[in-house]
Amino acid sequence: MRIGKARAHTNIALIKYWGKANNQLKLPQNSSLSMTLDAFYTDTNFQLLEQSTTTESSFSLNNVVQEPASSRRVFDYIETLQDRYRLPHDKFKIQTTNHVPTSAGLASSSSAFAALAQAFVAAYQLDVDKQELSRLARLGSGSATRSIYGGFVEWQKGTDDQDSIAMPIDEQPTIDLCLLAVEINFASKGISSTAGMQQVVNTSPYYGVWRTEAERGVIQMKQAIKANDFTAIGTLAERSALAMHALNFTANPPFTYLEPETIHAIKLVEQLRIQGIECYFTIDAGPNVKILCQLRNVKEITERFKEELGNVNIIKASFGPGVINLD
Ligand code: 2P0
Repeated sequence: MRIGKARAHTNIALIKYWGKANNQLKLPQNSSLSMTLDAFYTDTNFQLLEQSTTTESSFSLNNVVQEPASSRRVFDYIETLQDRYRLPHDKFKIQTTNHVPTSAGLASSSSAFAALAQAFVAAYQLDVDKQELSRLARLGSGSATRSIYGGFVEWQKGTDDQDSIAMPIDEQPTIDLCLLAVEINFASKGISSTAGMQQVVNTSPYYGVWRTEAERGVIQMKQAIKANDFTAIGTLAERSALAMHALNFTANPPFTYLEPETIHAIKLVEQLRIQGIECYFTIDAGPNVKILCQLRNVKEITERFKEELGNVNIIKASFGPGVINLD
């Protein structure tokens, strides 16, 4: 019985991916740049079933076997990978444990598909390097492309399946940079990221500007990382997040992931900065706010957020590693 076991950490985009150029291959419209996080990860076992078995393929998440409808995306993904390597459509059993509090708004699809890609190649004993692994992860979910590497990672948009890959920028950064995930809202989001980004690509008259600015943002962010410049990293990350959320208001029909508490948190970050506590925010496809700060300010920022936002849950993270084979 062949089994592959892998762990992948989530990542937070500092320069956001927002839009696909090709839905099937999940080629992005723009390059993006992220930080892999240590506090949130997914463990996945991928087990190939004996050919003679009458057992059907299954997918369980946090020990709960998922219904066929919610397993479809995962099953289709495995078939895509099997076809890519001209493998038969073997049956399989996938067991995934997410160490990602779903309410913290840290996309678990990035760690989920990165871990699944690694577990798949391990089970089939395929000789796959990290760049190919990032292609495989991309076929599952765009943001998963970046979770193959640790530290700061760039996803180069490329032009096709071959060159749309992740590249490590610095796998073990020494810069003092923490992320505080502030749990604002437990409600599930109204529009998925996949649908939201598609709507923006199809309808926003500002989409061309977004693409140009995102490419510029990646170049500037790489310079900021090289210079160990926390201020520049925070400023650029905040700008990218704001541009993404502004873009959503310009879609037709418009939509937003922001909630009143999100704006409250943004204002608090501004206030803290004015008071000399340097911090910046970033926001993904949901209402939760993630704060970028330095270690010495973690305590004070946490206290201020709890005071102002009513004892919200705050989880601290720092740099995490790339995908790991657990065998
Ligand atoms: C990112 N997000 O760069 C952006 C910023 C959310 C906001 O990638 O359709 O789950 O599977 O490629 O990767 C979340 O969307 O979307 C995401 P698909 P994904 O991290």
